[in-house]
Amino acid sequence: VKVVSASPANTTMEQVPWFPRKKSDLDTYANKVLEMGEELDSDHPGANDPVYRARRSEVTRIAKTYRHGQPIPEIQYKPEEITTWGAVFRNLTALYPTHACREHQYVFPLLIQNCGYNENNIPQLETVSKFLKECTGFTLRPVMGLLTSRDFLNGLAFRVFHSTQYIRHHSKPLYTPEPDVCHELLGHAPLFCDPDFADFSQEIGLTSLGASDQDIEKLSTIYWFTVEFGLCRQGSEIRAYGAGLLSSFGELEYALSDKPEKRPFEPSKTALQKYIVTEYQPIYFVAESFKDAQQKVREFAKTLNRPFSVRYNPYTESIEVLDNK
Ligand code: TIH
Ligand code: FE2
Repeated sequence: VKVVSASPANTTMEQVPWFPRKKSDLDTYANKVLEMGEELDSDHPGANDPVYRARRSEVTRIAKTYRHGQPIPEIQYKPEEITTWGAVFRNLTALYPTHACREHQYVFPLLIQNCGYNENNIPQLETVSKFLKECTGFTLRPVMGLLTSRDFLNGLAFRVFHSTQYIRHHSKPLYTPEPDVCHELLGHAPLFCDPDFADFSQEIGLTSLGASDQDIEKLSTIYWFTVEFGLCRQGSEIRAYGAGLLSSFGELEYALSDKPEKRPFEPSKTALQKYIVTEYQPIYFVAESFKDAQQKVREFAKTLNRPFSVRYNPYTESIEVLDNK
């Protein structure tokens, strides 16, 4: 294999969508957010609460000005925000022993010991990011709200996870239609401490670099049904590893009941499944293990059309483009 230059001159490469080559290139995403980001949707529980809206803008300002390499500024959470976190924390931690996957259960006590996870404290992204870095090299980056699927997935190639820092509206602690700090810290962060899960997530990210719009759609669907809403087999049981489940008391309980449909995780099929983002999922996909899921995604990636392959160089924190497939 030959490593090609940063901007290859051959014609096939010219049609490839731009993608970040260095970890610091992720700075270009700082101002790019979709609908629910800066302007809340009208059916959002906080849409008509001016105090909530003002607080959100205050918190998201950090994400707007954040640059690669800086520590993530601390947020001084308000007593009512901590109350919301407390309700989410209390309800979820009661369900984890019977509903969360073993990887989540293994690391959760370590987050309590090392990162200040408890009912009366919202951990700081910076603290959690440092801990993750030591576990798997993953880091968190503050984000104002939803990024495009392409930008969001591209971040995973660098083991960077874009995280919101604001909290859900207090009126709906047990389910929210968008990510918030409870979702990131209780759902995502514990899983990114697991080496196999970290590899799996980065695999999706690497596959997304320079992918066609069509392929991005497939990859973000796979991401949705794994990292966000994945179930996995654990001995004779099915458990949750998807962050959208591990951060929603309501949906976590529902997902493991016999109400929704459960199908085996099969990337080529899962990638085509339609889904809604604002309600409980009617269908979930069950993975055998993170290693198995990664292997399957890797096989699936070979069926996508990208005229090159990539690898991440952790020493230079940059992407190397390989001119073979
Ligand atoms: N529904 C999740 C929760 O209530 O915590 C948050 C989200 C998961 C995926 C998208 S938004
Ligand atoms: Fe998420």
